[in-house]
Amino acid sequence: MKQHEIPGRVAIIAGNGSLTKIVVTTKTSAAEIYAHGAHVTHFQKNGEPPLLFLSVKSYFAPGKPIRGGVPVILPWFGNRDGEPSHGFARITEWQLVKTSATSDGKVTLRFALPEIPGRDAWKNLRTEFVVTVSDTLTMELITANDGCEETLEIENCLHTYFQVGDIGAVSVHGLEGAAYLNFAEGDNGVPRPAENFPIRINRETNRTYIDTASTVEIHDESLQRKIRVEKFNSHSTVVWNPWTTQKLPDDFDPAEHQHMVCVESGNVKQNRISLAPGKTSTLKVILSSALLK
Ligand code: TA6
Repeated sequence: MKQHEIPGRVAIIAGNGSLTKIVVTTKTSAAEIYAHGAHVTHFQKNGEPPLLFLSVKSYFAPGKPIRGGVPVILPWFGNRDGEPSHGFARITEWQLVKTSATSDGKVTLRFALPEIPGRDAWKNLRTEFVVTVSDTLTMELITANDGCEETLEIENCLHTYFQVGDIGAVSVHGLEGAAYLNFAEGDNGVPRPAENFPIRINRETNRTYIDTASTVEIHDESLQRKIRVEKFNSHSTVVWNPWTTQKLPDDFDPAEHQHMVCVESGNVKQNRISLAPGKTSTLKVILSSALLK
């Protein structure tokens, strides 16, 4: 993979758990991506706190998902009996197939999901993930059905963990007026009516908003920062914080709930994608931040 290094822009090193880590440096930002799961674990604009949350207790091991950053969720969202939660893409080693840097310092990485032994049902799903680092972070999850007979039913999601200064000083804007399915505190997809005010998080929160293409903004009064989550070809948005009540594996310290919120962009549940033979679907997310005036 070393052939993809670009002096001063892209370095490839052994990261946590000796997993391959691609370190990106631009004129205005820095980022880190693991080949394991094509997982963006760090993005930071110069002079700002990190934009992404990464658990201090995260696993970095084959077969285990990294806790934080941007888990690539495919080809299903959530739990499936006898299957890895949130699909197999995030626990698979992706191939870095191309890197490039422009004169204005923007860096682009292209990853490909290799064929996975024993996953014959998905052998026709060709998947790439393109990450573009500048003063914003752009991610595109490209899925194509290379088969000629069957339609593939897939769910996709960029399950982004955002760093916040204090969850008690955070409000999530853009989903006012959208109904959602509640999965918190023992609910399992209970329909809830739209609320006409921004979301504040003061308990376990796990909401799947269906049929919404809205841009979402996270207002962080503590860090005086506004994070913008712009999405394209995504009809679902998930807002999640486990608080101290949701039981998670030991790769997350319950106290860390104070410094993270997930705003996840994808196509899940009723918004799953029916990918016909020969068709391609691209989920795109642009993350940006600014001072909260
Ligand atoms: O997106 C919210 C969610 O589905 C929660 O229910 C919680 O399970 C979270 O994803 C994390 O899932 P993971 O499998 O990464 O522990």
